[in-house]
Amino acid sequence: MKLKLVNICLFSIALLLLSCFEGTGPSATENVLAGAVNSAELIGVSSSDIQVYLVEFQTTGMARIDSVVPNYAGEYSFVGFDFGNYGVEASTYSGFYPYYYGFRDGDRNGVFNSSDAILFSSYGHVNYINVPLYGGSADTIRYESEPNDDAFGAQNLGIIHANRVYGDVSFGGFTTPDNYTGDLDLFRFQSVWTGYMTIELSWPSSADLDMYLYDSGGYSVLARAASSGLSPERLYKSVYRDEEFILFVASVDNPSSYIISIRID
Ligand SMILES: [Ca+2]
Ligand SMILES: [Ca+2]
Ligand SMILES: [Ca+2]
Repeated sequence: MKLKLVNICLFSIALLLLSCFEGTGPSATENVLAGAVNSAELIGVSSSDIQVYLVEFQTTGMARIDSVVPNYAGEYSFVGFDFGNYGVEASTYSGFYPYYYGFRDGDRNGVFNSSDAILFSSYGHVNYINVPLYGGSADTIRYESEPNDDAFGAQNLGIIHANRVYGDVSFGGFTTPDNYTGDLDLFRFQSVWTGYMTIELSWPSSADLDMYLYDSGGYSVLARAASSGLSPERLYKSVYRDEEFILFVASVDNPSSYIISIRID
């Protein structure tokens, strides 16, 4: 058993060194964070006693957003989180061994690498950090949540690299010149980095949906995609890191489900 754990540790160190030299590790189509709890140092605790949490660092502190129980070898993984400041935290169920360790994308460039790692203790380590770079596919799925009918109530999607949002406009309506009278769906988000943003709005049923990109206060229209007809709408915008926006979606006529794809390269 001890030999096995030593092997795991050496394997971890090798992967860590590899990610150091290569910057980000192998490419992937989804954000994946995998590591192993160094259970050799948790005397009297088996891996099934441990809970590993994916935490998001926020201005107000840390929030646990996902959790897993590691396998027999202490290995764990999280899939499908978005970019930002993330870390890993581990503790036993009983709470007697609240050992913390983790990493974050410290320079917030959308790439996790060894220089971003923050070691909270030596009781664990992250051995494999893999997130898509430019050209990767959409990595985070979100679902629209009402009420989101004005700038104040806009649904906050957080910091975005690539997101897909599934939503519904429950009813439509429009009076000229530019007054949408149906269900208004507004989303707030920030750009993960300086780059070029593409937003596509598509829907399956017979309706005419439009979208507008506003500044963070919801006052100025920065870009619009409001053609008539059933075709998907697209808009493009150069963005700055941390720049904040509000996206407005509405139907001119009929109710419809929709998908918003936001991608910043
Ligand atoms: Ca809605
Ligand atoms: Ca709404
Ligand atoms: Ca339209």
